[in-house]
Formats: sequence, C-alpha cells, structure tokens
Amino acid sequence: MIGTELGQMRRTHYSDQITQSMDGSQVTVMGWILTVRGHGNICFATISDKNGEISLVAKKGGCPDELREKISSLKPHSSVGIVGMVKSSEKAPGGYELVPQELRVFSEVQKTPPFEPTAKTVKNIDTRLESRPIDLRRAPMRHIFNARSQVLQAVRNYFAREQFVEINTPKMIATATEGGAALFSIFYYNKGAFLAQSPQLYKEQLTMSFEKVCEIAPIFRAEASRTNRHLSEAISIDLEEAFVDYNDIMDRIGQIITASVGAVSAYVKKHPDAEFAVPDVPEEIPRYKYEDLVARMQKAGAKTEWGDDLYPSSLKKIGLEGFYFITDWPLAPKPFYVKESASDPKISESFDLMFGDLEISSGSTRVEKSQKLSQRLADKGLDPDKFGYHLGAFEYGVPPHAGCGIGLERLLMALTGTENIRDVTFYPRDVDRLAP
Ligand code: AMO
Repeated sequence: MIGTELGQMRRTHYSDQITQSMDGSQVTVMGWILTVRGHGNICFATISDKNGEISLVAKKGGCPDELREKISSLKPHSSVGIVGMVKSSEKAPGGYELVPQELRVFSEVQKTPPFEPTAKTVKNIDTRLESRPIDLRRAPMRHIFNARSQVLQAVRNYFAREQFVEINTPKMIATATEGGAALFSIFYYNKGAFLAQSPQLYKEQLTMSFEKVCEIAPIFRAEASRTNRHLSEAISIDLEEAFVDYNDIMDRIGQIITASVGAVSAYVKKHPDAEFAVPDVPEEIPRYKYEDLVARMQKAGAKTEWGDDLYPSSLKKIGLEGFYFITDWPLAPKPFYVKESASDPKISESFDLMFGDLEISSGSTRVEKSQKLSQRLADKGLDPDKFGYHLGAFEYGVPPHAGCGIGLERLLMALTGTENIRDVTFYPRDVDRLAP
C-alpha cells in the first residue's frame, strides 16, 4: 500500500450495520460530529454518516482521559474516524453505543456554523442553499436525496424490465422544440446556439431504430418567474415509444408512478424518521377530459373558457387531489409535434399528469407525417427549413409513436410532500441563483 495521509484507517461499518448483537466487538466508524455534551467525567457525542447516527459514550475509566477531553472539545460538523467497542444499550437509538478507543480528526471545525447539523428546519432557504453541502448533511435533507436515488433506481429498473434503450441526446442544440420564449442562448464556436429545453426531436427520431427509448437528463428552461415549482435546470425522465399512442403512455406512467411510490414507501419503512407524506396511487389513475374539467370549473364559478390553460387557482376550485390525468387538450397551444385527435382537429391526443394542482408530466401521440409536421411548424410561425434535419429523417419510415416527459423534481415533491422544488434539487438553478 502506498503511504498516504489517511494511512491504514478504514471504516468497517456504517451506522446502520452495527447491531445490538455485536456487543463487545471492535468497529471503525467515520462521519461528522453532530452533538457533543460533556459532564465532567462523562462525555456524550453523536456522529452521523450517510446512513444514520451513532452515539458515543466516553466515561472516565472506560476510555483514556485524553481521548475523552479531545472528543468533548470537538465542534459540530468536524469530520472524524473512531475505533470503538460496541456496547448494547436499550436507551440509545439503534440499541447500541460506541465506547471510543481511538480518534482521528480529519477536519476540525473552528468556526460557528451557519446552522447546527441537527437542525430539523432552517428558516431561510438562502442560508441553506449558500451552504448547500453541509445543509445536505442534515437528516431531513439526507432522507430526501437518498429517497430520490431509490426512485431513480426504481424507474431505471422499470425501463430495463420493459426493454427500453437508455439514450443520451445533445444538450447544445440549434433550434427550439418547446416554443421560443424560454430558451437559454449560448455561444457555440462562432455561432449562436441554445441549451436543450427537452430531448423531444431526438427521442422521436431514435424510435425509428430503437423503438423504446428513455433518457434521464437535464432540461433547461429560461423561466423568468419566481415560483416554488419552476427551475431553470431540471431533470426530466423522458420516454418515447414506437407503435403506440398516448393511451399506452398513460398506462406506462401509471406503472412508473406505482414503482416510484413503492421505492419511497420502502425507504420510509427502513427510515421511520423520514417524515414524508407518501401519497397513494390508485390501481388506475383517473383520466379526466379537459373539456369536462372546464365545464366543472365554470360550474364552480371559475372564469375559465375552453382553450385556456388550467391554472392552479381554477383546479383548486374543483378540488381534485392526488394523481390524475387531464387528457385531450386543445391543439392550438400545444407544441408542433403533438398530434391532433382523429375525431376533432381542434383537440390533441395529449395529457398532463397532475398531483393536485401540480403538473408532473406531459405527453402525447406525435405527428409522424413529415408534411403535416412541416405544416404545423409553419402554423406556429416557425421556419420549417430550420428543422430540415428532422423533417428529412421523418421521410424514411417513421413509426406511429408517443411519449412523455416526467419532471423528476416535481415527482419528488409529490412523493415526499415537499413544497419547494429547491428542497428536492441538489444545487437549484433559478432566476436569482447560479451558485453554488
Ligand atoms: P413539458 O414542457 O410539459 O413537456 O415538460 C415536461 C415536464 O417537465 C417538468 N418541467 C419542469 N420542472 C421544473 N422546472 C421547470 N421549469 C420545468 N419545465 C418542465 C414538468 C413537466 O410536466 N417534450 C415535452 C414532453 C413530452 O411530450 O415528451 C415537454 O418538455 O414536470
């Protein structure tokens, strides 16, 4: 082994791998000081690692005086490694305490931290975001992001089981896909370019060879509004499938939501201190037609007209809760790639998945005829020539296809009962925030 500053010390157990039955065994744990309380001859401390907490008890006679004094002088957030003996204890969380035998302080904190690592809530979100790496060490945050990881794993497992091919599409692009306003411009060598608002056209093209494709990647939206549900950079779970229509995609979304809720429920079972309000998923997520909801809104006194967007304030008026779909939206406001309904050209084969008044996903059957697509671009005031690379490809046997994009952060808000999208994003980007 090459000599390093860390030397030979290595963790033998995470906090959740130590059990009462290991009474008397020696372990090496690593993590961060959460709390320290000294009472003369006895010092209690807790340390946290990525999976939970460990209680330390250093008593006079039970461990060297020097070690006890050093532990009692440590400030919260310091990073440490501890060799100790497991002592079963009914009172301690997890049913054991650790009696320290050796301490390594890797990084000692001298300053007063912006908040304690044990703080359950910190009022000012900007204070937290400015110290994001240490904010994420707090248990409520750790639970959210550990659960996020489990949700992603469940979604990827679903895609693998269903034989989807995971794709990666360019994020630096030449043309807008979701409408022109919310684009970030960049310099691409000597040309102007944009950050991708979605993988839309690429994922559609890839159904021409791989049939079932998925991508989990950033999307970029220059959203000027300051809300609790919009980010400038979000993660989208995109899927696109050949030889199906929007009905099949809604079925898939139902399966993905069930798998995601299952992952969060399993996490909460293992970590009962994760205070998530995990929602129920009905066996069949209800599907409401846009026009029926407009009629219900009007009845409830909202000023909504056919053709309007359905705003949270009007949705609240009809009191829909939990997961549900709004289907068959008017065609006019939809992007050019959304297919019109066979029964009524004013309506589209489209849907939004909602959770209460929060939009989680939108999807549709797509226009697959090159000529029709060209017409739709022109109708929207977009230049078909700029989409030549796409229209040209669609002249060679494009299959009927449909798909959707699910906002990962919005999904996590629903799964954990989180109100601010920034709380489910590692390093949120919004109108006011580009660092850290
Ligand atoms: P849409 O624009 O509706 O559809 O986006 C799909 C989903 O992505 C999430 N989302 C956002 N989340 C946080 N902040 C944002 N600024 C933001 N913008 C979008 C939402 C939304 O439902 N190409 C289509 C999808 C498709 O038809 O396949 C699209 O991008 O959860």
